[in-house]
Amino acid sequence: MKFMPITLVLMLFTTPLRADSVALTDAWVRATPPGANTAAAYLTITSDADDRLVGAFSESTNEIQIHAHVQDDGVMRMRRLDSLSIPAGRAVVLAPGGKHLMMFGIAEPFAPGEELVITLLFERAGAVEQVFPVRDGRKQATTPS
Ligand SMILES: [Cu+2]
Repeated sequence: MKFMPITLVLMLFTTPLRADSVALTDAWVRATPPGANTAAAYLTITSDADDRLVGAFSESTNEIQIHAHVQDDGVMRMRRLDSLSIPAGRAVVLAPGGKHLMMFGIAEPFAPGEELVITLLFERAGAVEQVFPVRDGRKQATTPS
C-alpha cells in the first residue's frame, strides 16, 4: 500500500473552511493632485483571529504596496512591508503619518466623492473587498504619503 501514507498527509494538510473574519472600518483614499501617479489608502483592520495582511489589489491602480513610515536619522521615510501582522482582537490602524497602502500607477487623479474598490488579501481570511471613499486629506496631514 504505497499510496496510503501520501493520502493521509494530504488529508492532514487540507484546510477546513473557516469562519474567521476581519472587520474593515474607516477606509478612505487621499484625493490626489493632477499629475500624481501615486496615492495612499487608509483603514482600520480588526480580526477575530491572528491574521496577516499579505497584499492588496484594485482595478484602479497597477500595484498596491503595504508601507510604513520610519524615522531614519530624523527624516521620515516610507518603507515597504512584505506583510502586516493583524493580532486577534486588536485594531491595526493605517493612517496618515503611519502605515498605509501605497497605490502606484494611477491613471487619473482621485477626486473627493469618488469611490475605489480595493481587495485586501489576508493569509487566513482570504480576499476581502472594501469600498474606499476618496477624501480630501490636506486637513489631516501635510506630507504626501
Ligand atoms: Cu507609501
